[in-house]
Amino acid sequence: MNDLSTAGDRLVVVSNRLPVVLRKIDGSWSFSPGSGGLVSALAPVLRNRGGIWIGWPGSVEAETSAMQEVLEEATRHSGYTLKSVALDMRDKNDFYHGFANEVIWPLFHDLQSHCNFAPRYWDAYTRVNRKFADVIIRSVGPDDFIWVHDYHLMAVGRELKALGMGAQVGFFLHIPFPPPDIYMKLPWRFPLLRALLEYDLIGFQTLRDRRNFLQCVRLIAPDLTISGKGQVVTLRVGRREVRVGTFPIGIDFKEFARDSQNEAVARLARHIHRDLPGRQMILGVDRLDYTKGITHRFEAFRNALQRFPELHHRTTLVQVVVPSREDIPKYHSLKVEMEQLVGEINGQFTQSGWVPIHYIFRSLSRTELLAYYRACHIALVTPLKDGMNLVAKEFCAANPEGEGVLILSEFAGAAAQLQKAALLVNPYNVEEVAEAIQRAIHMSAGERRARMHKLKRFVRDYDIFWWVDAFLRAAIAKDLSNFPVPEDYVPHMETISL
Ligand code: ADQ
Repeated sequence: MNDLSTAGDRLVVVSNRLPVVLRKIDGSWSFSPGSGGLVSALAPVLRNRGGIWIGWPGSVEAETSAMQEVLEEATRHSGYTLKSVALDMRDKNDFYHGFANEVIWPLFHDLQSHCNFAPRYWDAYTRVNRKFADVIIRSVGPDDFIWVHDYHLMAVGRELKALGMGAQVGFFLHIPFPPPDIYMKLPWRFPLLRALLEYDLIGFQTLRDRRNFLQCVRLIAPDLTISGKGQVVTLRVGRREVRVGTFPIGIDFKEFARDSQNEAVARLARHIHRDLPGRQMILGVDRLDYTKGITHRFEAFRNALQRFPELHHRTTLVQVVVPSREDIPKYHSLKVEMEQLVGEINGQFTQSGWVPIHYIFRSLSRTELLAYYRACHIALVTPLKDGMNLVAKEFCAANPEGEGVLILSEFAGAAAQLQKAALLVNPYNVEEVAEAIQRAIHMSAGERRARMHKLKRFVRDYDIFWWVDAFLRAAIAKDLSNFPVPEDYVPHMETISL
């Protein structure tokens, strides 16, 4: 594989969406920044290294030069260029809404009852993955490193090989990989696994995801051998040799820590405090998504208010939800359900001078987001399942006073790294989450500081640049024995005697 440290070799990032969204307003194109974990994570990497970002700009109109000009304008000062992949309405419906968001997204988050396995979706997936491969082939040079991201593009490696591409290609899955008994429900389980095995390096967020993947491969390939036992192992199936690693994604810690201390953020954080005087503020920040466990969180907060009346007037839950995939019916009905629940809980508990839940449904500016991270005392990060969850890490980085408490779902990938210093909870167990809220509210300043110190150390040491370097080193290293064994999540089991 190429040595990326030599000048001239470019990093080519490929993801379903570009980091900007194009929109046509009154006949002319404009762009706005994209949202979500993948964009937050990769934008600083490309700003730092330069390269190309290939993806769909979010519009189904045929590509024009006006569109290209806006894309060029969007990254004029960012140090990297954008290349768009054109998708039409059928692609958007059957590939993006269909295969990606009605099949893979729910299935890989263990929610198979949310899946719609419509037969036409697989053809759309293959067709669109081929479109991405076509653009990649036309855009890259022989020494570039191609790094494909996420569940929309699991078959791009296979399509690139079919088009005769000789260069090696890496892939990172941002979401969890499910255990075999769930994965095997997928009607296209075998071709999808075979497609994944055409990549040369596959990265997962946690050891659990890698273990699940290897168990699935073993079911279709009994001749599978695995060598090594560290962060990266080598898998051999027939003629294929594939590296498979665990690379927990991080954030740009330094930037979050620095920006959270700037004057505009501090002013806004003071403002938020002034509006809610004497309160311990609990923060939830999520994309609108049923995997994020937002309604379970509201129920847990309701349970806390019922069981611990001393929290009344003393605690406010600030829940920020960023709009996402709203044109998919499941997401729209989730929004309605959330809003009903907020109304119900506020109706049940509000008293003069105190509203228990502050609900914000919009995308926040970076200054606003940082101000909420700074102003709130407790972060309630309780997804039902999550690849990593960057909000948990951003809250720690943006906590200069070092007294924030992180309540974290044991089903977030972040739990593997942060389990010793966060308060871990099962998000389905509303009583347990309620007790964690109560515990966080009463936690001494000393314990808060000691826990936050540990959390920050992890988030700082394993930041986004560590993640990129680890992945790229795994791609080119001759010897994989220098990669340490990654942290694994150990469930806190109760022992029972029968
Ligand atoms: P996501 O599911 O998008 O990412 P997450 O990791 O929590 O989830 O990232 C969300 C990002 O959006 C954060 O960077 C956050 O700051 C930003 N954000 C959230 N709400 C916002 C708001 N109201 N306004 C502005 N910004 C907001 C996927 C996987 C995750 C994985 C990431 C990265 O599902 O598990 O951690 O990719 O690999």
